[in-house]
Amino acid sequence: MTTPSPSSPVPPASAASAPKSAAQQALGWLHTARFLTTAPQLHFLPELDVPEIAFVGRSNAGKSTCINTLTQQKQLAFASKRPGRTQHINLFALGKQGQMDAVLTDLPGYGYAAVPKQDKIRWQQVMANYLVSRKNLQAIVLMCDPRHGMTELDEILLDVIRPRVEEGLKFLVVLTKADKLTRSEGAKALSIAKLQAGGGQVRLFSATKRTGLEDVATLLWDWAHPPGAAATLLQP
Ligand SMILES: Nc1nc2c(ncn2[C@@H]2O[C@H](COP(=O)(O)OP(=O)(O)OP(=O)(O)O)[C@@H](O)[C@H]2O)c(=O)[nH]1
Ligand SMILES: [Mg+2]
Repeated sequence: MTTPSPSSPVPPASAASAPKSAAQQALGWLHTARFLTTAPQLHFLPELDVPEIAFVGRSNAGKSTCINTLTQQKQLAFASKRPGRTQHINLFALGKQGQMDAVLTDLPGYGYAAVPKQDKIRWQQVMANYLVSRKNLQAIVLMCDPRHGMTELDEILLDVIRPRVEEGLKFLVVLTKADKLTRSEGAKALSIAKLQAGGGQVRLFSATKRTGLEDVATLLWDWAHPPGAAATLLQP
């Protein structure tokens, strides 16, 4: 590699500039997201062979909003003040030039008190089944509102996925609505979640302030494009 001359318009590569271009690449890729399909149950989902990244968590935690923020699209996923807005498994395709190289999955939230018990149980089974058996599932993003902390249902979910995480499934806890926390509350929430995440990654995130956006985008890109996979990386 040559060192640019002082007159060169190309700035020298530095530790500060490298992560930025990785984030830009990741955000450009996420912006290609488009609706793929929706399904009320697992067996209606198409079998896919590209990496799938699922967003899970309590109802109202901010899953759909996070997908919209990451993809820089206002209404790709349905977000709402009313809990229980997402009721189907929704898949979004990612990839440049119309090619699909990964999929994001928006799942209905759990723990919404007003849902009838039978429906809750049915949904927990659908989700557990999805998390355990979806073959191309590459990563799970657990969305958690740090003002409520990890709930019993989040812990159950962690237990369900633990064997797959041990086999290499990637796992990220996103602490949402960070704009509602002071700096020290954020730092505290982060360290508690790190203990609970059992080796998974943890990030603070805010859709309104865009906190954590570049970092989460870059992680998702890296997970969907593991080294040795098809050479579609670093397009100009
Ligand atoms: N202040 C703030 N509000 C947020 C943020 N993310 C989401 N929200 C709000 O939280 C509410 C729920 O967001 P959704 O994205 O619909 O939550 P969800 O997890 O998809 O909910 P379900 O589909 O019911 O499972 C909405 O009113 C959002 O505007 C954030 O980062 N900051
Ligand atoms: Mg939703």
